[in-house]
Amino acid sequence: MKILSFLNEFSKDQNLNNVILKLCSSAIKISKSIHDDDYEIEKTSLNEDGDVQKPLDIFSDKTLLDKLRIPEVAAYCSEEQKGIVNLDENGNFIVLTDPLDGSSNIEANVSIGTIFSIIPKNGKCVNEAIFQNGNKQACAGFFVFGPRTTLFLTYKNGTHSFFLNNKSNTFELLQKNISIPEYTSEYAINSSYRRFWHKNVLNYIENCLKGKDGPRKKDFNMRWVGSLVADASRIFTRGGIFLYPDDKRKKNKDGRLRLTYEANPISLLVEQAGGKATNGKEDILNLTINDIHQRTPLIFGSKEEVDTFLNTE
Ligand code: FDP
Repeated sequence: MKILSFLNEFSKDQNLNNVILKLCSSAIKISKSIHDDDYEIEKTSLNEDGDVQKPLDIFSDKTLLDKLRIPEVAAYCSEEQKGIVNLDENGNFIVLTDPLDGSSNIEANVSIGTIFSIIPKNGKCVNEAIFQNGNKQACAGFFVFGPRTTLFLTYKNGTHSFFLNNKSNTFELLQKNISIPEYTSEYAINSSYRRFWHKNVLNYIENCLKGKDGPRKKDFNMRWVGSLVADASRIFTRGGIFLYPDDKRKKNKDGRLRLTYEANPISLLVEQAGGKATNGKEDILNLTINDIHQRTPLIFGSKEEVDTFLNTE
């Protein structure tokens, strides 16, 4: 089933559907550029927050912003932009995006992606609408530019996946109502930061590593791609837990990933697929946004495993 038919049949808001379709056409353009690019690594710069910015980061950001200049979109916020970009004041939607997540992996030919979150204004001004919590999102999703280009999408009616049919140049339904398995024995964490971990993270991972002979009474496997969209894609496909906690490093005291562009959209998709997402204390979707570039610890995945993490001291 083509995404247009899917949206027409299952999603009621035509204006929201138009925004989703513009995101899809942006993703098709970005996907093709990733294939054709010569990866000019020497041309990197730094974005407003000191993160490395590659030419493809800038290209993806520009593509999205250009395509989203439609009457439905009131404002655009991006990891690559300093502030809120106001668009059509009569539009009802604000799009927040990480235009090219995982871009440090480009040259290694590892899956990367575009993450987005759509917030409705619903009569509020742009700032009031943005500075609420993630439960206010109307829609969220991410594209993965990997062996094939896929889309994970929710408009709060389940999480669904699509793939790009390169012959017809359209997204087609892959799986309706994805369900993240409740139990797992696979975890994902960058363990090179072990010496900076807080006690609960250290104990949780130690317990996993003890396997069958330890308190968890089962053996665990580990996977860490280091590209959030790829790690998330795996968890939507076969379950697992992803951990990017805060740690003892000063720069990581509030975590590393972005609440608006990464944690909120992923968490909405996860909850809609029956999983759980937390910052270690509260559900991600209950956190109030105070700054568009705000960072947060992020732990998400199979519900029972996230609960086990939360119960580890
Ligand atoms: P990247 O910097 O390559 O864009 O969002 C940031 C991110 O990648 C995530 O995709 C990924 O999960 C994380 O950083 C990896 O961080 P570490 O290098 O600290 O493991």
